[in-house]
Amino acid sequence: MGTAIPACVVTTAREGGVLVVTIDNPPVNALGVAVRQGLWAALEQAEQDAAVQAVLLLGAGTSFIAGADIREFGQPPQPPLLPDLCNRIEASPKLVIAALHGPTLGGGLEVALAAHYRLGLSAAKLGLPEVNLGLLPGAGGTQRTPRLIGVQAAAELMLSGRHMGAQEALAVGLIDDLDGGHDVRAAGLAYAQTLLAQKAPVRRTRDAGALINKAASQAALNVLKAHTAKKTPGLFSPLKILEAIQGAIDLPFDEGLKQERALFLQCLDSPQRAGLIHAFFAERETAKIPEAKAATPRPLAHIAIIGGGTMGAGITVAALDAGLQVTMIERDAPSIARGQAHVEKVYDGLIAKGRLSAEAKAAVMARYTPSTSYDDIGQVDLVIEAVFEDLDVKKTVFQELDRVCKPGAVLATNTSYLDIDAIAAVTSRPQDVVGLHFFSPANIMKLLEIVVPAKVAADVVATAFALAKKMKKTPVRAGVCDGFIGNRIMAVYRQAADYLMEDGASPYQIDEALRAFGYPMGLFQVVDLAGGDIGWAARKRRAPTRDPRARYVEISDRLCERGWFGQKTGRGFYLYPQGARTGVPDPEVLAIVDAERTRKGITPRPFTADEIIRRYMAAMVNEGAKVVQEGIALRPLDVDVTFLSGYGFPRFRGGPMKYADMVGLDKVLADLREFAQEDAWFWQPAALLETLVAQGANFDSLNHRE
Ligand code: 3H9
Repeated sequence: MGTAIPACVVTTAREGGVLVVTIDNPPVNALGVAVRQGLWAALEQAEQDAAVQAVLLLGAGTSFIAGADIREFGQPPQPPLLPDLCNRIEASPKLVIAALHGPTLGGGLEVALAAHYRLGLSAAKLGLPEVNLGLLPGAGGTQRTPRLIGVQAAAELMLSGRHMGAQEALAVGLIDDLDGGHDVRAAGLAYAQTLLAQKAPVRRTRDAGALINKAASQAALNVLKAHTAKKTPGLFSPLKILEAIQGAIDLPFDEGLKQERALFLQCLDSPQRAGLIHAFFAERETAKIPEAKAATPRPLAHIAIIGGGTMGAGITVAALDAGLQVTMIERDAPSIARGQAHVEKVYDGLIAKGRLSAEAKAAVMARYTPSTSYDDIGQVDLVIEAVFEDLDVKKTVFQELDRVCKPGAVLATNTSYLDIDAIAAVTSRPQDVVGLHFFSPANIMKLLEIVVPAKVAADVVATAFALAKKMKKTPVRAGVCDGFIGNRIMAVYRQAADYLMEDGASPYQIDEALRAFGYPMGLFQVVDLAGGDIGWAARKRRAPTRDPRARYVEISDRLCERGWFGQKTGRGFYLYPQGARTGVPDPEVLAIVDAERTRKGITPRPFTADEIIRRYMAAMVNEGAKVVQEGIALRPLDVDVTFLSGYGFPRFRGGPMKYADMVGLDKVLADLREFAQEDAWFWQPAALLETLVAQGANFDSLNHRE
């Protein structure tokens, strides 16, 4: 390799005896091939220049290095490979010092661990988050970290993927010194000069190891292995991380590195890696929408929430946490008192857990104003209506808002399925009306569907996305239809599950298959948690417009007619004895299922877990394709993110559309055609799916088109 440093992603400058090597690869200084080549060349330059006594590595901008360049995974690897670069840094005969500020993650931390000394600035965030991408630290991290901080602390860092602050990193020994300043170059240079003055020796992490006490490390690792198998069932990379760390206990350093590489490549090849990296990029892509490019958001400082029920209170907390001024409106004094009590309960819960002080709660609540009069919200920038889910009730609220709100205020509804065009039409300003569909509990759930009616102005949509960012939500742009993206698709796979149940699978068997697929809970457990009455109301609402060709399963209605709404009533699909939160199967439910089958003349047939998943996923993917085809979702990735952040879809599968791509769209289409032989109405394939299969294309080919 020559000494020319490619592009200007890595620059060098000599300051006395110190060669300052700056990585400048925005946005996060990822270790793409040009950076790796640049660092390699900089080391060569240092070795060849007798005046250089030490090399100082630092990052330009707001981070040291956020890791390997994730976009390169899945492409043919280009030299120098990151593990080789790290080994070369460590082997350098000249002192190598890393000065860390901002994100120092994954391969970035591994570069730092290969340096001989590490200085952290107080805002540095150190971590090995590869597990979140289905990977393991593959550039020596699994071997060097345990040698520096011990097996248990290293394993915890790698399995959690969490970011560690500089103070903690100093305390555990991940860095050698801490600087309270903000100028990483000045701090790094001063530190390098001090080390040179002290004649600090080249000190290689590979030779450290005093912390690896074999017996104690093995005992700690055994506990972690048992815990991990239970906590992250079905996940591939956590077990591989532990296997690699086992190598740090058992093997000489170079052997440990070799084993780490082999395990890293296994992770790289796994479908879980593909799913998780898709999820990483998709979640960043959903905010890139046409309106955000075309328009500037309106000001956003003071908002109003109409309604203090569970949803209104949750949204209020999310808004207060985002630093906004919030006025909550309820119809009378007792209702507003209840609304405020809901809000305070959330903060009191945090105080009880020691996660918030009473003073901090008081500071947050100082931004909250309760009111029973719409006249108090004339000057707010944005209103979110979260009242009872009824079109007439909502129309009345919007007429009031139209009367009192200042021109230019954004008027949002939190409806989960109603026609927002119809709501907008009762105002004199439909251009200001948008849908903000939060998920319960609204202060916790990440998903925010931003529903875009026909007449809304682009800057109103941009304001909704700006609000999502302030609230740290994952926004997904959706068009107007019954249920938008998420609830519309859910209604369809719920039907598929109902058909499976009526045809022979028990609800418990279906739930078990879904948990084995990776869902934290089965569908019927979720129904019990949310309350069976919610779906019942939706089914009754849809009854008049239900197509006579559509098959209708009445089992859930039979339970609801008995008042069995799930956890809150002590029984639903499961029994919840004495207020238990985990349900147990209920023989009476099975008897009701049987009775319904008999009534309809259905002879039950067995289904394997695989057959259950094929039907459930085919229904979900097919409706997802229709939602994309109709422009309700901008891209398949918007459907993926909706289900990952709002419906518990297993993240390692990347979302339903990514899952379909990985299974093969031709297989999904073949399944639909097979099932259509039983019910051509329900299983009719989406035209988009047929087109993509005919073209040999996949859903991903429709992604990333802003
Ligand atoms: C690894 O290192 C493997 C090694 O062990 C072994 C190798 C052999 N690559 O999140 P943001 C982009 S695996 C490429 O919105 P924030 C991101 O897509 C890696 N691109 O900002 C976005 O692009 P765009 C281990 C990356 O301030 C932009 O940067 N490291 C990478 O909220 C801004 O990102 C990780 O897993 C990357 N590594 O958060 C760290 N990282 O503007 C992953 C980010 O076009 N990254 N981008 O949409 C993060 O956790 C966050 O991005 C970070 C900044 C905390 C850094």
